[in-house]
Amino acid sequence: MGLLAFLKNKFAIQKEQVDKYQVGLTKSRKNFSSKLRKLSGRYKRVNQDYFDELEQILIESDVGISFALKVIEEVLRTSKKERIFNPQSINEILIDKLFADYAEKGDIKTEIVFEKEGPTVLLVVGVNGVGKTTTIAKIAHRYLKQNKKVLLVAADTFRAGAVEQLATWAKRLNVEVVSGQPHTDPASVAYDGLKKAKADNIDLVIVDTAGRLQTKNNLMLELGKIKRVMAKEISYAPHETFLIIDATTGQNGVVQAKAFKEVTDLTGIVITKMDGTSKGGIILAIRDELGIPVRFIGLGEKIDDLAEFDLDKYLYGLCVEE
Ligand SMILES: Nc1nc2c(ncn2[C@@H]2O[C@H](COP(=O)(O)OP(=O)(O)OP(=O)(O)O)[C@@H](O)[C@H]2O)c(=O)[nH]1
Ligand SMILES: [Mg+2]
Repeated sequence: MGLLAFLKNKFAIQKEQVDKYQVGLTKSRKNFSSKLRKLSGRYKRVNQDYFDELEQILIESDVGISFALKVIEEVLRTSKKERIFNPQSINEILIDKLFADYAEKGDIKTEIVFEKEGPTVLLVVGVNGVGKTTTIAKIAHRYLKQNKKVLLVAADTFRAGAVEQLATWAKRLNVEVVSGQPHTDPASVAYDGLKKAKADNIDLVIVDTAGRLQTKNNLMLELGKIKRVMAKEISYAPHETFLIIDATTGQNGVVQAKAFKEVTDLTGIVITKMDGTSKGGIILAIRDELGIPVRFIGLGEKIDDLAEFDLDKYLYGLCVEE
């Protein structure tokens, strides 16, 4: 059974499981799946032109050029070897290959794993305006629902209004927030936050940081300092470092991820604004080029518009037209 058939079967009974993905990925699905369908409608039998067009569709979905070339190459080989020339079947093979490549790299845990004792610390980084603060609120909401005690730390002392923004979310979520004076050292705010977390028996501390362009060296180095200071208060902190990437920035997201990966250990990526892009293939590009797991995806602006990344649901949302 091909992957698409498998996914349709899998979610036939529990349709509501994929609703969020299905809605959030509407634009991407239109861009990818409808194009595939239209393409296969125009050909009786695949030829080189067909594969060229297929490759173009992949590239337009932002899976990354090298990944697109590699996958098309694999599909072409399978087509020749198994003598499959029917366009629909070729499209299904393509989807199988997209999936296989991701699965091969090993699908790792997405949920945060909590320390047995003491607070678990999550540091959130990324360039300006990608959705760091909003994602922090969403993650806090998620774990509050699981009865975790959450503390927010506003280590963005740079942008005017940043502390208030996090404080507003904290109020809405009914959690405490630790912040410092404007333009104080973010590392010292992080330190205070961790200290309080220990004293208050917090399960999850989420540290917000200022948006920083990956090209600004001093700001990138500042991340190192924040981490070192954290580890003084809680050994092994931060346990998790999430890089937030805005899906609408397309391939630049991959450039950002590479730069952040160079200066800091990332344990996961959150891709936001998936609902606002038609280029949902970015997830595959990131996986292909960086090997860092996508842990969560943002599918809207509301507090529960965050989903644990699930490859089956993602592919269903991207590929299954209803
Ligand atoms: N549609 C959509 N909008 C989102 C999503 N995540 C965040 N946003 C919006 O993106 C905008 C920026 O979000 P912030 O959370 O302030 O981004 P930030 O990275 O903290 O920004 P800086 O602190 O200025 O670097 C806000 O308008 C959010 O509502 C998402 O998944 N979908
Ligand atoms: Mg922010």
